[in-house]
Amino acid sequence: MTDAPVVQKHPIGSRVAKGHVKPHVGPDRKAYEEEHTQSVGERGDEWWAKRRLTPSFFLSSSLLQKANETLSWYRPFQTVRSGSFAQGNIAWFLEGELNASYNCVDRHASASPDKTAIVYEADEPSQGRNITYSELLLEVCKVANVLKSLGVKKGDTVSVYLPMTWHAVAAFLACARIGAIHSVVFAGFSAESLRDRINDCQSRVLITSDEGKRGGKTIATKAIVDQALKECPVVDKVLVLRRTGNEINFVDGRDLWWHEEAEKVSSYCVPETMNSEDPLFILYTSGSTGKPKGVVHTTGGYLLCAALTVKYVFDVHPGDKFACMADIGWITGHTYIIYGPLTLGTTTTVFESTPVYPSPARYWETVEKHGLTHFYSAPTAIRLLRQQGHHHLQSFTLSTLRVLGSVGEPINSEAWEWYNEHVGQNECSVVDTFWQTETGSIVLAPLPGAIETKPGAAQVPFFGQAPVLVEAATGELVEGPGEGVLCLSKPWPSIARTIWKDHARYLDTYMNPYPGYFYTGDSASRDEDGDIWIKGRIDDVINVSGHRLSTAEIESALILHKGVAEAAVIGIGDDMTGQAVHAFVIMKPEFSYSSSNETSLVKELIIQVRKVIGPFAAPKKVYIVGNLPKTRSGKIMRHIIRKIVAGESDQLGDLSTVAEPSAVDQIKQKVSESQ
Ligand code: 6R9
Repeated sequence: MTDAPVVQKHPIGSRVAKGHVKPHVGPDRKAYEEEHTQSVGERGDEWWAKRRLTPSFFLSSSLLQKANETLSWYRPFQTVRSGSFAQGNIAWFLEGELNASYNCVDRHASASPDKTAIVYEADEPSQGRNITYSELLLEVCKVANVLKSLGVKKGDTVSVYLPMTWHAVAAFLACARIGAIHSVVFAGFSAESLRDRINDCQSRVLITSDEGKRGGKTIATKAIVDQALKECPVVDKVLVLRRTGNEINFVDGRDLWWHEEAEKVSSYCVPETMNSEDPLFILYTSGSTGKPKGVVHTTGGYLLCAALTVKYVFDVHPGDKFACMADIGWITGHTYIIYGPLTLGTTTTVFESTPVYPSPARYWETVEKHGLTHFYSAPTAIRLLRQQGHHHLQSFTLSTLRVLGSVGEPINSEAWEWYNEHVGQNECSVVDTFWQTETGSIVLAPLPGAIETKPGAAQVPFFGQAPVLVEAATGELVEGPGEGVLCLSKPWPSIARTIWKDHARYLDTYMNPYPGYFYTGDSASRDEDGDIWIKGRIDDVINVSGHRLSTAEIESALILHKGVAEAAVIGIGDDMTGQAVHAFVIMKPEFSYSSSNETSLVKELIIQVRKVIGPFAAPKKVYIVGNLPKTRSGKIMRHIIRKIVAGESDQLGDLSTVAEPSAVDQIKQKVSESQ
């Protein structure tokens, strides 16, 4: 039986259902189910490829808007799909040729040059501005030509380490325009993380900025880059955006100013013709080993799913102003700030600040100022703002909003209800969207106009998605209500195609655990209505504020400290951040410290993780211990430590496999001392 709670269903938001526009999917669940059944049926591939004569995406009222209406192709595809999970060789829209930058910019710049492509909400509220499609086209072409002048060619990788300025969008699309594969590294990553990601994809060129601005603080972006590049011999050119104009270190012959180089090149760059299956980007994400995985997405399928999920899951219509508050350095930023909205010609938002700068009203001020229609954020931000109190929303007009999205981690019902009531004023659709870096676009979400929502459930599959629950031990399918490992049973166009230079790891991670299915690493339950509730990761991935971290990666960072002999990292439930990192560390016997300076050692270890990975990965708690519970073969038994910290010491189960049972008592004692 399912253990999903009995829930109050919420009607479809009235602004979507009977308000401003006619929803794309509607009028009810039956309509969604009919469409979904078609998309996953025997002739499901046709759903994606249906040819219609309607020239424009928005002109047709039919639901059947697929690859040919949504994207502009230089050469039509012949084969909709080939390959299988088992072979790990899935390909979509073969023979088709297109360019992502053309699809995101040129066609809209020619149809409506003065339409706002990007609302740039700068860190200081007064310093932002709107960028039109024609301005964006010019900037994309300029940067594309600069990259060409630096010798970047189709198929080369370009690393990008930029803060949240609108220029970052131009950098992504400039790479796409000339067929270069961008590898964007979140600007919160440390020099060491940046170094490893550059070296893994071997990019000769890096795009960065002098500094960044966030929450009133200045971030020394270029100084971090300089540190990283000490050990990146392959990088010979660094293109530097001037964001703050403060004095920075500049390396002659290597570093070039973006604005100076842009002046030297012509204003138009012909987009490169790309095959549908040519890589568009690499994005590194954490897995169950210490080494981040370079997830590779290709062009046609990714772009199509990015656009169609914006259209259906967010019910986007002409004139809408879409705002995704994620960072461009994560997949959510890639798909829902850049590729999805821009492919549709929608206005998108680049928000440079934090939810609480200069006050906890910042988001709502931004919604009112620009008349935003869509707001897509993460549970951790919603919880933070809920804690600050809803008086911060009261003086703002939020009635332009129609759809509110949540992503990154399960949303607890209190946060959901607050979002619905105070931000959505009980009139918006709240869509809890489940997906991953590897899926490229949303997999599960209630569709506005069709699905009554349930707080905390991502509910139903997007078109073309066929999720199944698998019994972990046997691999058998769980039918009807129940719980299991979430797998996806049908290839979809935006599935990651490989891990950069490591296809064997791709197969091992996603395709081999349950042959014939794509393995998500999450567990989920299905309720009586068939709706899916995501429970969380079942591998060694921790989710802190929607940031995906691997226990192994943090443990490796700790072990790099000269005094650390061994480390075990676990994720523990946290009211604000979803999960928090707790680390258990054994020091080397020769490393001397007295227990009176343990506090400063703990601080040092936290700094160690900040330095090696980035501030967002810092442990909330570090416990210095003498021993760790291990199996006889030496494997650390993290589940035992997790239960002790979670206050479930009475449910440790059979401890006969613990090599040294005294280690368990030591952990118990240490944890109780620190509480
Ligand atoms: C888009 C993104 C993926 C992991 C995923 C899952 C968790 C994402 C969720 C959710 C519950 C949701 N996750 N959305 N859990 N409900 N709506 O976040 O990608 O950074 O790769 O993380 O995030 O555990 O497996 P990514």
